[in-house]
Amino acid sequence: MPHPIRFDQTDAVGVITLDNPPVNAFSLSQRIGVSEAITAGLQDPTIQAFVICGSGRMFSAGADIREFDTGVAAESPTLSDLISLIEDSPKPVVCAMHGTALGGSCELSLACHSRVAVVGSRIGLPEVTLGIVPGAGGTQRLPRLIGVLPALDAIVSGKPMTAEKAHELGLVDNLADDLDDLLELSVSVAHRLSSQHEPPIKTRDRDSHLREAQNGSELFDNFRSQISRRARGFEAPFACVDCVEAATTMPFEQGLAFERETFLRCRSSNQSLAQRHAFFAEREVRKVRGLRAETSQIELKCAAVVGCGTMGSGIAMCFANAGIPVIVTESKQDMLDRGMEMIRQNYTSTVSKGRMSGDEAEARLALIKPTLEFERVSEADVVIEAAFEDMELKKKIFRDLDTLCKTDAILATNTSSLNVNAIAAATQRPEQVVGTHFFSPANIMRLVEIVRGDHSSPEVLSTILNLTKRLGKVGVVVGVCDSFAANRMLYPYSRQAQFLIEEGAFPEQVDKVIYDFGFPMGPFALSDLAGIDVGWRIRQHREPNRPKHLRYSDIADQLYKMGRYGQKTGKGWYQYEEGSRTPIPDSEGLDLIIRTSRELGIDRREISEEEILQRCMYPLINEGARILEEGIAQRASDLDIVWLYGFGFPRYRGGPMFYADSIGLKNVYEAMQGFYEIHRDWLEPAPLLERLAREDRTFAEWDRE
Ligand code: T1G
Repeated sequence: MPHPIRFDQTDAVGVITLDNPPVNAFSLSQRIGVSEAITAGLQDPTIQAFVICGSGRMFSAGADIREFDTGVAAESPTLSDLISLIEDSPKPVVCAMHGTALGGSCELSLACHSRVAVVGSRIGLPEVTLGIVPGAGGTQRLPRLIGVLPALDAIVSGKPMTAEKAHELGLVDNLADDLDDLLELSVSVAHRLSSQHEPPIKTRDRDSHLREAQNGSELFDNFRSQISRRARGFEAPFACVDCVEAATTMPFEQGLAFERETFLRCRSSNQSLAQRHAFFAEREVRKVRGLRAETSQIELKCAAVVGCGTMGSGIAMCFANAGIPVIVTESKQDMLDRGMEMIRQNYTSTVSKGRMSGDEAEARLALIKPTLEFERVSEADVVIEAAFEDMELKKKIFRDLDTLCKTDAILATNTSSLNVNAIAAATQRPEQVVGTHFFSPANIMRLVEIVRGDHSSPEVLSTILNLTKRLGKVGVVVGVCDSFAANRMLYPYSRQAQFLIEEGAFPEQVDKVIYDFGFPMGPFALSDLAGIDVGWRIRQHREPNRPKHLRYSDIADQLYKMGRYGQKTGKGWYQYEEGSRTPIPDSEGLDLIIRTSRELGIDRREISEEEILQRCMYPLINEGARILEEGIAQRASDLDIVWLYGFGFPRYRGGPMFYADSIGLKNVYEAMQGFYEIHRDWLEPAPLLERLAREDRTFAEWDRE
């Protein structure tokens, strides 16, 4: 097999081009190719310097993640071997970056003797998002180039920086205006370096930046406490801090060895296995049964959103943020004004936090065109209906859209639970109707459930899948059923949480268990944030369909009747001081719970944290098994993505189905069976869960069937 690189010579410069589509990942073959090219060039007197660049749309995505579980990553030459060969080269090596230069490829650039990048390209060390630390010298070289604090920010956040920012910090030495300039500029830099008499300076020998942190561990301890809340329970961020600290306290070789040892420990951890699962699961969701890569796309140049309430205004922002002009319609001026005011406030807040310039916010606002003229939907290539959750209203809107819109326009509904087939049947174009269930706040949450109607065409599905990526979202295709996948799994979780407080637990105990598990907040704090009144309204159209023999907790309804809607009224499951979002248990709420238990004839009991966690998590997993069995979701890993991006399931646990596999489905099934024997009701184990448990198999194996 030829190695996926090209080796050309321009004047006295050896140009090594990475050519390993789709992302020039540093597989063993690419490492061998680059290593052989450099070794040959070092022995060639006509070559005075090297340039390393990438072909295709990027420099490189870094090490080949797929090799982590195969041992190939450790085969020589390792990335570290290659990086040492480059850094110790007596002939200068210049790195020419475009598109993205991430992970190990960024680490390789740090060992080069100069770095050139095209403006706008993104450079970084995202290893922490895979539950590892940079393992090829990044934690030792980056602080030597840009300073300790900027290196800590880049490595612990895992967020890439633009080439311009990298240039400002000293990571990039020269900026190229565009790809055409990149090679020429890089070759000229290589020439200049090779004409110098002294050997090129090695990054490993640049220690000046390290001195700012060599007066004790205060800087690092402060950084650890800064990240302690957000990174709680997640090991890799703290391991990254340890490695950067080692760069300031140990000689280079010792620091490198410390990093290597830490990298290997993290890479074999369950947290990293979970995050690598999440990485590939997020790419698997784009591979939808019945859609081929060559499925044609419908060009979307203009969008329209029907309804400018909380969801409609957030969805409109998604289009504007992606640079897509969007018409927003409402039925009344005051509602349109209120929606536009919400949008303006969102942008103002983003600008005030320094996350966007005022000009950028104005440019995005200018793309949003509010109107009372419903007919203007005729200008749109895709329409997202975000009206009130009422079937008759939605059917009427879709009949009107069917009449007014372009013949090939896509008509999407943002319904969170209603039957998309019934909505599609209100039109003459059911093949162009699909559900796009955004999650609130729509401009922030990345999950979109793409609800595939019986007649939704492959072209429409494929177009909407690509649209979600263009909007910076993660689209997961699900089938038509009540509440699709996300909320259908959320209900058993919330329901059991409420039964637990009838049986003896209190909201803050349940919330603490779920918070400590790694969620941003527990079910009761979440309910107070979203609004108990919102939950009440949803139950008004859901609960009549509930089989009557299944129990129901009415504590939330009682809170609603007491006007305790949550944060918005200062009281809900908890009470809130003026201007504070901190939930505080209050006697009225606790009395209501105790009174309800008494009226139900329940002797309240001590409930363990383990039972709380299992009674909340396992019914959610159990419902996921039913969703898979019914074909509503294509993969268990799709459901993991739903929970990672829809509800903040801790990424270092991989998602509910991966978590269940890590526990063992036999254990999950037996616990569910035990709960069912006591509580009957909603806790009957799903047949698929029972079958996989009995066969000692995993959801991951079921996905691969
Ligand atoms: N290794 C293996 N496969 C990769 C890969 C990688 N690093 N990056 C992407 N792929 C696959 C991906 O699964 C998909 O495959 C296809 O390439 C297109 O990717 C020593 C040890 C670069 C921003 O974490 O962030 O270096 O689904 O759909 O949307 O310290 O890919 O087509 O079969 O994502 O244009 C660190 C991971 C590695 C970057 C491009 N690097 N990649 O996004 O394409 S660890 C990363 C990305 C490391 C060193 C350590 C993105 C991208 P398939 P895609 P994209």
